[in-house]
Parts: sequence; C-alpha cells; structure tokens
Amino acid sequence: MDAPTGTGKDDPRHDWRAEEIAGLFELPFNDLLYKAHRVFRLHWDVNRIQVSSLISIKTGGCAEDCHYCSQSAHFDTGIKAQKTIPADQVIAAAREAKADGAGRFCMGAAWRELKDRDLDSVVEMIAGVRALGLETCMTLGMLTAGQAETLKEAGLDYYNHNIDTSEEFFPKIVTTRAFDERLRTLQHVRDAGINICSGGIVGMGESRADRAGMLTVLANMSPHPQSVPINMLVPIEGTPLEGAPPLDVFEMVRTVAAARLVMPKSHVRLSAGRNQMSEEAQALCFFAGANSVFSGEKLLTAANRQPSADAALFERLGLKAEEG
Ligand code: SAM
Ligand code: DTB
Ligand code: SF4
Repeated sequence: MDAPTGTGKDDPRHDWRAEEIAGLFELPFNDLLYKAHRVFRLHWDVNRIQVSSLISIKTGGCAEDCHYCSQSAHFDTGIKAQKTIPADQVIAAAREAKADGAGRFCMGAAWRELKDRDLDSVVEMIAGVRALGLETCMTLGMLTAGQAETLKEAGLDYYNHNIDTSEEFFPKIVTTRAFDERLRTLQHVRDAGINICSGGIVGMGESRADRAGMLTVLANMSPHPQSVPINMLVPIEGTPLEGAPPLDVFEMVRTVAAARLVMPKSHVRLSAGRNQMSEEAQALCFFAGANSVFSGEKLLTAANRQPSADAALFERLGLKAEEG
C-alpha cells in the first residue's frame, strides 16, 4: 500500500499530520528507504551533492542556553568568547572554500539575536562572498523584519535558523527562548524573500514522536524550507547533553528518509555528526535522500571530516559536487 507521501512532482504537500509522519518512522527500514529513494529520484539527480562550507564568524559567549551547544555562556565547555572576525578575513576564508570545491558559504555567529551595530560588517561579508560566485548563507540568531530585509538587499541567499526539535520537547533543550520565537524569525526571513535553511538535531533524548513532530512543523511551512539540515548530536563536554545516550544510527537514516519524503524538493543536509558516523551509515543517508553536506575540517567548533576522506568517499560512491 502506498501512503500519500507528497510524490506529486509539482505539488508538495503542506498538510501533514504528525501521526502520518510518525507512521513513516514505524515502517520496516527497507520499505521506508525504498519509498524515500523513489521520491528522491523523481525530483533530483541522486548522484549530485550540494557542498556547503562553514565558518564561525563569532565564537562563544552566547546568551542562550541551548543544552547541546559548546558556545553557550551558561556552560563551562572550554570555548572562550571571541570577537567577530573582520569581514576581509571571512572573505579570504570563503575564497579558500571555493577553491576547495564548496558551492555555498555559511557564516555562523554565537548570537542570541543580530544587533544593528553588527549589520554593516555582516552586509560587507555577504557582498564579498557573493562576489566570489558563492551562494551565501548566514545564521546569526533572531532577526527583526527590518534586519531580514537589509540582509536580502545585501544579497543573502539563505538564512539558517533551526527549530531543533518538536515544540513539545523544545523547552527541555532551550529555556532562554520560545519555540514561537524561532518561527517568528523564520517568518521574517520568508517575508523578505530569503531562502530558508531550517532543520534540527536528533540524538538529544527525544522520542520518535518528537522527531516526527519536528518534521511536521517543517513540512507544513509553505514553501518548504529550501534546505533542511539534519544534525546528529555531537556531545560536548560541559553541556547538559554531554552524556546523552548515543542514538541508533538507523534512526538518523530514518529521519533523513522521512525528511526526503515529506519535503521532496528540498535539499536535505546530512549535517553535524558525520565525523562520528561510519561511511556505510552516511552512504545509507545519501541513498535515503540526503543530498547536501558540510565540508571542511571543522563545523563551528567541533571537528568535521577530513576533506580528503570526503573526496575519497564521494569518488567511491560516484557522487559529484553541485556547482554553486
Ligand atoms: N546562534 C545561531 C542559532 O542558534 O540559530 C546560529 C548558530 S547555531 C550553533 C546553529 C545550529 O547548529 C543549532 O541550531 C543546532 O541545530 C546546531 N548545533 C549546534 N551545536 C550542535 C551540536 N553539538 N550537535 C549538533 N548540532 C548542533
Ligand atoms: C546546522 O544545522 N548545523 C551547523 C550549521 N547549521 C550552522 C552547525 C553545526 C554545529 C556543530 C557543533 C559545533 O561545531 O560546535
Ligand atoms: Fe547560542 Fe546558537 Fe549555541 Fe544556542 S545554538 S547557544 S543560540 S550559538
């Protein structure tokens, strides 16, 4: 029996019920992967992968208490607060990332919200990175409607703002802001005409219902987020989640497959946690519908895969990087 999974080529659904998505997670693994891969093939060249490079433009000292994060000022993780990196250094890093094959350059700051005093330098970064022929992405915390418009005018292609988990589980993970505030910033980004990058984290002790709930919120956005990062928790010493029990990797694969099924035309990014995953598990994620990764030795503060290891893996799997 074929459940309605939004397979219409030109008409993705935005009316998912959480129970329907929870039902996808309950399918036998092979059935779920088969369904997801079929939808993947309908919409994408399954041998192409979008490659984003990540830089932390402002590290540490963040006012929020996200229980997974090395950069929160609330926890003693050994990450010291640093100043914002000057725009010319950020642009130089982007030039290197482009030479290494990245198509998109994602700039992240450990801010609760963007402050107007930082707007000029952020705008300079967007213009400089764009001039290199890279797609631009920023993740700077909460934005006002006016700030989102300014970023759009500067030429920002994507804004990353994750909902992280289900609305129900969210208060167990972050207490310094509300789930609704995340949605409000995403609305400002959407209204400004910037592409949305929004996803979450698995492996924080959430239930399947929470993973399904997170995907329900994302899949009922209209349009769907153009980019959906699925992060596997990288446990950070000193954070409340340092000892979170490791998630069965097949649950990560299932989350990627379900994301592919409910958001057929979005890039689904296999994000943080690749360094902790086997190459076989990553290949399963690529089969299930993941068609984007972060490249480079470092994420924001945590280690990522060696670029040479990624190049070898992509070669063995016949995956080619998308042009930026
Ligand atoms: N401060 C901004 C914000 O929170 O929107 C931007 C940077 S924040 C580090 C970007 C995202 O990275 C978070 O929303 C979370 O989903 C992910 N992330 C952070 N730390 C992580 C970890 N230890 N493991 C997995 N994902 C993580
Ligand atoms: C996203 O979803 N994952 C990236 C990016 N958006 C900004 C960040 C991952 C951070 C992993 C932990 C670290 O490096 O501190
Ligand atoms: Fe701050 Fe973002 Fe880390 Fe939360 S995830 S503590 S908002 S840097």
